[in-house]
Amino acid sequence: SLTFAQKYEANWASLDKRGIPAWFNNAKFGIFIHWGVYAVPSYAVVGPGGYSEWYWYNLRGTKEGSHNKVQAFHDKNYGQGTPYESLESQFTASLFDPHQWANVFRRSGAKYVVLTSKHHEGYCLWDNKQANESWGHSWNAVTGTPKRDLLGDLTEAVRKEGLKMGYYYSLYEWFNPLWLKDRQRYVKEVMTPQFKDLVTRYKPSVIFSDGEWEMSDTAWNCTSLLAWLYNESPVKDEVAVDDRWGSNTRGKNNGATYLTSEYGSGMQPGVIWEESQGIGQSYGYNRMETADDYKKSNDLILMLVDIVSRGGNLLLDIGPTADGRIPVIMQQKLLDIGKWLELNGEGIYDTKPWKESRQWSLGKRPEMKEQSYMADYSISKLVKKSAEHANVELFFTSKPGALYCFVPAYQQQVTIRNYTPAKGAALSILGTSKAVKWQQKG
Ligand code: FUL
Repeated sequence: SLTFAQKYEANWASLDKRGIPAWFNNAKFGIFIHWGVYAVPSYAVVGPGGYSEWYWYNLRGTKEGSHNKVQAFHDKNYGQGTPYESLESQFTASLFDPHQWANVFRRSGAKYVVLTSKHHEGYCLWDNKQANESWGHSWNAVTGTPKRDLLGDLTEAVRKEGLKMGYYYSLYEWFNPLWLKDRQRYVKEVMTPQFKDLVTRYKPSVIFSDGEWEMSDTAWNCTSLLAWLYNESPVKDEVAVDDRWGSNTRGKNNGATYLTSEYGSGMQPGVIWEESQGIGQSYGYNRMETADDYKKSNDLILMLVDIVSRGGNLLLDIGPTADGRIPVIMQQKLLDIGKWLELNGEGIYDTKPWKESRQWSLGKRPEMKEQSYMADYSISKLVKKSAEHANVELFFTSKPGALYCFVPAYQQQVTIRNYTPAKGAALSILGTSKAVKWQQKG
């Protein structure tokens, strides 16, 4: 890994000099895991923003959003007045096989994994005294029902498969008693030592910080924490850190952090960024979603290609069940992506965006209302439209000496503009040895 020699000070101007370790932007594809007590109800109203990991918040909420439906679900299934915390007794992880998970992750072609160490509910997947002391009762997986270091065991299995391991960490906790009473004490006595414990003991390659929006970076004391991370922590040369460190930090990318988009279209080349989303519309497992609510494997691949052509990473999320299984249909999608990457990964990993991320295969956009076929990443719609117009959007990535062109629907002929092949250049299709006819014009 790179060595960052500098001593960083606790301000953004200094921290921004560090940059993001190169491995991160070369990896392109990671697996996000949302797993916590919310896996017990695994319930959300299906639709955009229907995040099952927000169950407790929606249950406690008043009128807004999906409160009424969550309340009705809760009362019916667990009994009226049953506290959310008591669902922890059903978070057994009894069938959890970290090696099976890690094996699927490797075969998906992902290069890194990001697990929720702690979401906004405050429940930790590793043992630490800050959680239990501030809550006044057991609120982590080791002292709690699983009786197991879920985070540590998965970390070990993932590394054995040759992938990098990272953690999502929510700075705030909706209902932590100390947070509700005295935010500054919460930062000092819970968040800061707990974060350092996580980093020191498990040495993550990625920190996906979140839950930052309630306070400014100053109130979170984040620049000090990042200075510690980049100067002193055991992962100072390795770790890639996201942009969620205070209500005023998201979307700023000057070197210290990478940008995050969430169920969004992401960014353009020139910054380091990562898009995350689930296979359906939730990060945590949502039992209300059906197979039709899940993206198709080909559509996920299209999304990956589009993101990589614009210089980003895809962090694709899965939601395991309370008893510790990855739903089989999610496993299948991951394996499908892996199969495609086996053939086409050469044009994905370690690539850089080309000077143009997309072109139309006919050299110009067809006459139509939409700007692009890409709006909802649907291969079946795209195939239909591209047949209709004999024109499809091409995606590009590059490496020194190579240009990769992705053609997402079959075309008889494709035109690549604004490209001058080197003398003696050859054209081939990844995964085949068949010759491809080509000619240079102009
Ligand atoms: C958001 C969270 O509130 C969601 O639950 C999810 O964890 C997503 C990645 O970040 O801000």
